[in-house]
Amino acid sequence: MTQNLAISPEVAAALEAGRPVVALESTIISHGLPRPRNHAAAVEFEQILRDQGVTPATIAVLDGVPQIGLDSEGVRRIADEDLAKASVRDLPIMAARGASGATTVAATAFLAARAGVRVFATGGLGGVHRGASSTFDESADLSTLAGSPVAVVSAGVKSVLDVPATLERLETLSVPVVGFGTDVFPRFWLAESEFRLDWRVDTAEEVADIIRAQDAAAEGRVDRPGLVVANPIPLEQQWDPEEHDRVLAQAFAAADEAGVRGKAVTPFLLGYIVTASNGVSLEVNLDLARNNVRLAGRIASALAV
Ligand code: PSU
Ligand code: MN
Repeated sequence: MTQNLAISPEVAAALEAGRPVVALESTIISHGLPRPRNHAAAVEFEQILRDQGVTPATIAVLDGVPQIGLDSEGVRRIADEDLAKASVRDLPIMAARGASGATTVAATAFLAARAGVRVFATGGLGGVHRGASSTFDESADLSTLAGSPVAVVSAGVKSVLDVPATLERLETLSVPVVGFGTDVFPRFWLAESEFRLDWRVDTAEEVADIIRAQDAAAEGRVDRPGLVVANPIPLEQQWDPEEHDRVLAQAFAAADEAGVRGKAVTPFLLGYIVTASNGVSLEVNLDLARNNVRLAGRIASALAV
């Protein structure tokens, strides 16, 4: 049995005609942004693409069926309903039960690749968590990208993760990483980190060329690596680094004090950071996501010519 996908008429028509399509993730809407800003953001991300002549394909599982492209009711549902966070391993269970869920980067990339959508925009990639050498906590985003040929545009990974360990794992998994207009890996709210990248690109056309070269090397295989396009937030829009360091240190101390462990750590830290930054970190999060959606639209357009 092949995975049952519902591709929206708009997305199907664009794919059929070879017009540009960009996949968008739903976990960032359901779990990454507060209501009602999350609904406005989902609508805005789609509009940014439409303004570029690109068809948005927001991905989520509704009533057991993975949707590639949502209608306005679908967009409302991912913003307003309390949806489960769905990764790749949850997809068959949700199908069997007719359950609904918001897809992570892993599940979105997996579904986009199977639907033939080649470019995907998100905020931040999941990665290796601090302390992973004892907890084994590493996002399925990394291993899924090893087997899903889709280019993911992100602002790197959040500085609450272990950034160098995440880069090491991407190397082991043979997932290529390119910096867009940068020689160093960005850290989500911050444009830079001390970690240098092997490859830098400066135009959307260069990224499209790399995707074409990946296709040429794949000889028809579907189960092959995607591409991480690390797109830093513009320096003038980043979070003040001193404020960032201060709030993060506070957040780690508060988690320690509260005895938070395991998978509860990240939600605790992120909630703390939004509150302790008086919402500044949230505005930066929205700015970097918009920036990623815009670049993904340009890459998809370059790939379509
Ligand atoms: N990074 C963010 N915001 C998010 C996520 C990551 O800055 O909302 C979400 C994405 O959906 C990502 C997921 O795929 O968290 C990773 O979760 P986990 O570590 O449980 O795999
Ligand atoms: Mn995890």
